[in-house]
Amino acid sequence: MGRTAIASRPNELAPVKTTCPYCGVGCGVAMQPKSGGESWQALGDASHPANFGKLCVKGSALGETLDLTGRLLEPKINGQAVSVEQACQAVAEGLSRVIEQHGPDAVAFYVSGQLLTEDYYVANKLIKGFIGTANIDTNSRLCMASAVVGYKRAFGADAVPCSYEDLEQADLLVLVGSNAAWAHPILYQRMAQAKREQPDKKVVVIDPRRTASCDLADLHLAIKPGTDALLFNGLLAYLAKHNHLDAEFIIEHTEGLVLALDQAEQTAGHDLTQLAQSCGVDEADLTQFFDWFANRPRTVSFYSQGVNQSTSGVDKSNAIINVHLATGRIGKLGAGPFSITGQPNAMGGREVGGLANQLAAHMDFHQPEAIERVARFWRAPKMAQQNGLKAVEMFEAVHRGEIKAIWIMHTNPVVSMPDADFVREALQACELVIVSDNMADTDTTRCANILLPAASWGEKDGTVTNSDRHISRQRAFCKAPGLAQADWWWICQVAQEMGFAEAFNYQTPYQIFMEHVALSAFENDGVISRRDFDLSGLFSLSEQAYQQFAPTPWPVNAQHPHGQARLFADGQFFTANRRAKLIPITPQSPKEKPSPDYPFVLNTGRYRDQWHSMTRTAKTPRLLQHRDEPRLSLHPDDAKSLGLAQGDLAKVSSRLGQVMMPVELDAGLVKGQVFAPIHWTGVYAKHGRIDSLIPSHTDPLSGQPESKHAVVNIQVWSAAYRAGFWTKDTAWQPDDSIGYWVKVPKANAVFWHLADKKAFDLAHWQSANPQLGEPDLRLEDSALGTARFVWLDAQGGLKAVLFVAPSVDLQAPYDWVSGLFDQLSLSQNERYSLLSGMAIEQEDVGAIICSCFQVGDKTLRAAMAQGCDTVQKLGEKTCAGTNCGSCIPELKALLAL
Ligand SMILES: Nc1nc2c(c(=O)[nH]1)N[C@H]1C(S)=C(S)[C@@H](COP(=O)(O)OP(=O)(O)OC[C@H]3O[C@@H](n4cnc5c(=O)[nH]c(N)nc54)[C@H](O)[C@@H]3O)O[C@H]1N2
Ligand SMILES: Nc1nc2c(c(=O)[nH]1)N[C@H]1C(S)=C(S)[C@@H](COP(=O)(O)OP(=O)(O)OC[C@H]3O[C@@H](n4cnc5c(=O)[nH]c(N)nc54)[C@H](O)[C@@H]3O)O[C@H]1N2
Ligand code: SF4
Ligand SMILES: [Mo]
Repeated sequence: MGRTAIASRPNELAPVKTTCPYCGVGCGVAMQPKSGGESWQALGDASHPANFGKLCVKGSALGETLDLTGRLLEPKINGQAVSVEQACQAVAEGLSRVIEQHGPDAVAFYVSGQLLTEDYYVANKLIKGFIGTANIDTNSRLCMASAVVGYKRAFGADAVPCSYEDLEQADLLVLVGSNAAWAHPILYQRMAQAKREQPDKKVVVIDPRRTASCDLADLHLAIKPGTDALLFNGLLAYLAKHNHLDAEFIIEHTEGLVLALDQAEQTAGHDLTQLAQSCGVDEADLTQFFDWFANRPRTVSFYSQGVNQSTSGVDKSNAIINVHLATGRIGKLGAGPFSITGQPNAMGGREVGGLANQLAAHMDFHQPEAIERVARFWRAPKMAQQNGLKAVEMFEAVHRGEIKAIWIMHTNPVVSMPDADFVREALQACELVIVSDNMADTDTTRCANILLPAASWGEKDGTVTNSDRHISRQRAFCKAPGLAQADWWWICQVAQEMGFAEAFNYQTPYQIFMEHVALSAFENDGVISRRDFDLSGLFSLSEQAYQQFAPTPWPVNAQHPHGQARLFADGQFFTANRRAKLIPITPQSPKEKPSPDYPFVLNTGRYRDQWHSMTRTAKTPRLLQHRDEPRLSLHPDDAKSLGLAQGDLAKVSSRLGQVMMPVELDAGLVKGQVFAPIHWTGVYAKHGRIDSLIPSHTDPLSGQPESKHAVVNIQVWSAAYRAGFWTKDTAWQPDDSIGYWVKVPKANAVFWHLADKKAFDLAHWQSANPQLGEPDLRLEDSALGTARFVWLDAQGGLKAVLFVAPSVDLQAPYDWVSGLFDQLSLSQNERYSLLSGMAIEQEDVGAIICSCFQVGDKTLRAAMAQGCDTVQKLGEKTCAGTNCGSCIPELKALLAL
């Protein structure tokens, strides 16, 4: 394991305040140095208004992700290490050559909502102002593009109206397509706390699956996938019929009600029996939801990927916004349509204009005066004049050979884009693929011609904006290792090489931030053309004040010098006539329909303890204990009819690709629907990239793909054996003949789940792994089909362990074996325990539920048997759930069994 170097600071023992690099909640983190700066512990920053000192399980584990294992430490060209100068020159020459030969539109940047605002700003400036194309898009296209268009249609600007405080102040919280318990845990805990304090609050979860978030719900509407717009149209019609509209607000501050209502009535009608049936929910539940909505003016609708990732995601978000406008529930304490962003700086990307259909600083290409204004501000020699290609279109153009050079920064599209195999093919055929990443080996870096080593979280400095518009500082507390540099630095070096030295001569992120501030304020004073994104109040921010900048929600201007938490209190929107627009919505079904060949609907999403393509979270063994393999969640009746039991391997195919996963029975799914996680990659699993199954159908307005809805068939993949292999050799890879594998990094070893259709054959294994030699200990039972092999090193410590069995418990009950890799030499008893496959000295705690305190289900069940019948008692007895609280829904589920 590599060590991290401490950055020089005046007081080395003081914690460094920064922002969590994971989700859009944007929690403040205080990194506390330990052992004189050898290591760091992440603590919640009590002064941050997002989390007030709390962190979820991922945030609390940040200190364990700082090692240098797997980092990309030097630039590479075609696999060969080169100097920084050579790399910058190669990128600049490559881009310039393509521009000269094929024009600027043959170049593209594919960037990320995890870049810092300063990185994002210079990337956008370089391509739109200096290369002369708007072919810059971001993984935020896969994430919140629909929410952006929804807000713009309704408010005339991409302006998130709410503040987190509204979640606590609401009398009714409607979670639509959000599994906040796992994806936005600290907000979920704030909602849970508020409900404990005011039990009369109601929470409704609208999600086809019963998720951990349903733990908080008074009502769960397991709607048919894709019927959200119909449901909200029905709600609008119901509210009108029962006189719950806010006539004054509608007349004073909106337009479009008549058409929107008419369309709602025509599509959803007033027949609740019929509507309930169309949405696949119980009529009494539907009526209950409508009734609560009608009578609880403080309503927040909290929506996320179940709404956005759809071919009609924009319409779904407007269907939600419509009911808020029609009831005047916006701009008021505890009320509003609140799109929750996923990535730590998805919002910052929207601010700088990092999407292909944005210009910069909340200006767009459809305003010629805005293009001219930005060109003047940047002194841009070659200003892009129109929208560029959105993510899916961009990779199609790469595949067709029209885009000849692509620079990918801070995202892993070979894993996360729909039709991911097509994306890989496109990159493999592309003339020039430049990838900036901090990790050496990802599915996307494998396709790169030029690799640029990026500084990582903890090493870079800048700002991010969270879901409620708070701009917070990310601060460096470690030095970047090797030749790694911040993303903004690489972009500016390349820009300078390309001949744009003057415009990219920044020395610090502060200088970039101040230019971003200036652009937001530039000619932003007209009554008609006033732009919502306005940081003019920061115009004279000193460098020292930037260093100490405390979280502040934009806009920051003369009127709101300390930022504005809630927008639209005055009922004035950013449209030409200052009125918000209700949009008539015609509900659409998802593009793919189940058929006899592909009878199941595949839904995809997140696990509690993993982040995206796992490049950071897989560095923390305890985060891999909650789920160490991707699983196909399946209704027990479906599993039965397919002949699959818990833990069996299933092959899941769409017309585009295949994955293999063990089955997890989940009665919280509706029959015919299955769910799989997005996290596993080609680095961690042989066939685990779920996006290789997802077609690239997109929303016509936002270009966002329908990542939550594919149709698949499922078959038993009958393994002749299942095996667990532990090895100290971190470079070990299974040979190609092994049909199934998943890699699980552990503290002192790597564990592999292995399986194959051919029976296990030791001779074959040995010929594929000659370096291991003869096992030092072995026990085989041919009748049971089990075998255990142990390889020892010269000191009698473990080199490798292989357990073979006809089937392996899904919950990896053998984690005690991983612990034995800590030992320099094994005792006699430990050798026996390995051969018997039974832990003698370490307790088998079962599947880990509480990652913070490593409490497994066996320990919890034992505590329950001794009378612990509440979460609190379980916590007192076992500590489970008493740190970050992320596992409380699972503790409750266990108690309810
Ligand atoms: N642990 C963890 N947290 C994360 C992330 C992570 O990787 N790991 N990623 C972050 C990012 S970038 C994002 S964007 C957010 C995403 O946060 P969420 O959107 O909350 O998470 P998802 O699991 O993608 O999807 C949410 C839910 O949408 C439901 N859904 C599917 N189809 C429909 C439908 O037709 N209608 C409705 N109403 N619901 C539907 C799914 O069943 C799922 O439970 O999470 C952020 N937080
Ligand atoms: N089927 C399906 N697909 C989905 C989704 C879904 O719900 N279902 N969700 C979509 C959503 S909402 C999102 S946001 C995407 C996320 O998908 P991605 O953005 O592709 O996933 P990440 O793993 O976050 O990729 C970030 C990459 O940046 C690298 N990195 C980390 N720090 C730095 C840095 O400082 N600089 C640079 N240059 N690189 C760095 C990491 O090592 C990693 O390789 O997935 C999308 N795909
Ligand atoms: S809730 Fe999100 S931002 Fe907060 S600690 Fe957890 S992952 Fe980080
Ligand atoms: Mo996202």
